[in-house]
Amino acid sequence: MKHYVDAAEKAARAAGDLLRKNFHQSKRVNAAEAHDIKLEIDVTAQDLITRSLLKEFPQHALYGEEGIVGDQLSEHQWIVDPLDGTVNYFYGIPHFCVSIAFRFQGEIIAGVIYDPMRDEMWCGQKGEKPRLNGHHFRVSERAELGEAVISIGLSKTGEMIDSNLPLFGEMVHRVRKCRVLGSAALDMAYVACGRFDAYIERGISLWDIAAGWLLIESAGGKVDLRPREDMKDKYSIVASNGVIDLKL
Ligand code: LIP
Repeated sequence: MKHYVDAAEKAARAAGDLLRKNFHQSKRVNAAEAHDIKLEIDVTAQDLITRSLLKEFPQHALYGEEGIVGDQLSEHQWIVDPLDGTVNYFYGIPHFCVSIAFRFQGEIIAGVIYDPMRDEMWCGQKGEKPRLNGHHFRVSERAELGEAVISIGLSKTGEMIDSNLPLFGEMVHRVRKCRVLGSAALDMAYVACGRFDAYIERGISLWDIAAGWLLIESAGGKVDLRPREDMKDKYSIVASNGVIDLKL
């Protein structure tokens, strides 16, 4: 399994370097909606990751935010978000990352998340303690809701924002602090290493949370992921340190 983590780390670092090098350059917009932006560099970064991974594993499939490659029924599948936090990236807010997970026979067994601006690389594989820049980490032990710092994602359409706002309105009074930072993958990484005690979002895609899911469970936390019946390929997620009762 280590060779999957090594391959993911190499691809994530290459894409992260590309994103960092172009962070202060003007960015080509492929599409802009009320609450979302699609950039050309999202596509360029995914192409770089695809070439890197499929050069080592030509038979594997890839399921990414910017498109799919190969047979998605293959038992070897990479799940990729080349730039999570695209709106932050476009506005020059240095809070975004690359997220790469590997799924074997339907189970996520390896994952990396790379924040190129802070040079933070979270790596994990099933059955092993995960590492941040080489050092093991665990979820927080905070059980008291009133002492918790949590993150809530608002998602990217009016409908999904309406679905998340009431939750924000409730939780902001129950916890110490509620953050909305705009990168689900970094939210997951922050729960995994104990910076956040929980992360909640209704209307997220698999590529946003796949690697973080493996990291949180390997670090002793809990992830509750439910497909949305009303939205294709969208999920509701509650990720936490596994001891806090969010009273949802
Ligand atoms: C983003 C997620 C974030 C969510 C945004 C968007 P993207 O992903 O990380 O949690 O609230 O709407 O989905 O589009 O930057 O990859």
